[in-house]
Amino acid sequence: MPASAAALLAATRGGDRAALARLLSVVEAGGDEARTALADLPVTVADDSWTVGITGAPGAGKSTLTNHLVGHLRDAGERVAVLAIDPSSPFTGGAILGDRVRMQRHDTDPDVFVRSMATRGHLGGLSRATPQAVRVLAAAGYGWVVVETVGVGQVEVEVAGAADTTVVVVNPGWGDGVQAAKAGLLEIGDVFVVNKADRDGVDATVRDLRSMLELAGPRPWDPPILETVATEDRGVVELLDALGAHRRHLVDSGELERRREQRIADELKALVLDRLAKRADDVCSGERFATVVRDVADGASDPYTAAILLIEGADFGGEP
Ligand SMILES: Nc1nc2c(ncn2[C@@H]2O[C@H](COP(=O)(O)OP(=O)(O)OP(=O)(O)O)[C@@H](O)[C@H]2O)c(=O)[nH]1
Ligand SMILES: [Mg+2]
Repeated sequence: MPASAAALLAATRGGDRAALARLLSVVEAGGDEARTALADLPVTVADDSWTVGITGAPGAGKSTLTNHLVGHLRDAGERVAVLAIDPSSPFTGGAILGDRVRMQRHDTDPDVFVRSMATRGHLGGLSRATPQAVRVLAAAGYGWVVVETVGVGQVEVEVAGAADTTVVVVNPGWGDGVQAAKAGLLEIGDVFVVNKADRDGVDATVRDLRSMLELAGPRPWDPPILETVATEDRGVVELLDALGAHRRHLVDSGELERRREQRIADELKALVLDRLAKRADDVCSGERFATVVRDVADGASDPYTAAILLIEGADFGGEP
């Protein structure tokens, strides 16, 4: 019999890593158990934990960067959680064994918590579960939560963009900046990193990025473009500085509160949509629905009128 959600949450706050892992599984699975678990977890825009989204094309060096970033944050005495979102992520022990080994530097560190979140074929679930998982990690006392996603699809980009600071990683080479733009990454980037700066074409890529960012016109925050060689830990301290500068900007301008409120609004909307969709499934099944379908098929009613009839006859309020 699994421990209750409330007990897990309490144990998690007490520093029990196994409880934290189980609570995250509950959150990942969603449903009523997740709802109960998170009911005790207040959402506040003033939460002083910082979420960094790291996104970019497959193989851009996100995990390598994350690994070194974690190292520098630990040197500064910070507790760090990493959420790797991608079934092929090295954190799952899958694709790239080398990276798994590199992360082992932090494996025995009680102040580093690494967790992969599987998409399990439903990305919609992921965009619901990720902010909740981040909230759980913040409640567990991790001052920094790094979320690594592969920036390929709309949902992954959304997940990455739901961070306090979003880092977009590209590589040198013709067109990499353009690819990032096409994937919708320019809009969400607060900090840009040209990683693998030990390769040719860095200047051109920086130039590309800069000119594309300038098209957006002047903004309150001008996203910096940094160069890193993640494998050699080059430029990672500068990345950490840029994260700090962006954080100060958001706090000082009041933008942080606005952003976090927007995130809560998005999350709420997604939850409402989920529940309404479930109700719609109920309405569009059973005897009554079959009768209405027959009416439309016989020409006794039209689809629009029938739809309204079904909705008006349904109870969309209250508990399921
Ligand atoms: N030359 C060079 N190679 C790098 C650099 N950073 C990372 N790599 C290598 O690039 C490969 C991919 O790095 P990862 O950190 O796994 O990239 P990723 O973006 O996390 O990859 P996915 O999670 O699979 O999307 C690895 O073989 C790294 O060693 C760099 O700055 N220079
Ligand atoms: Mg990775």
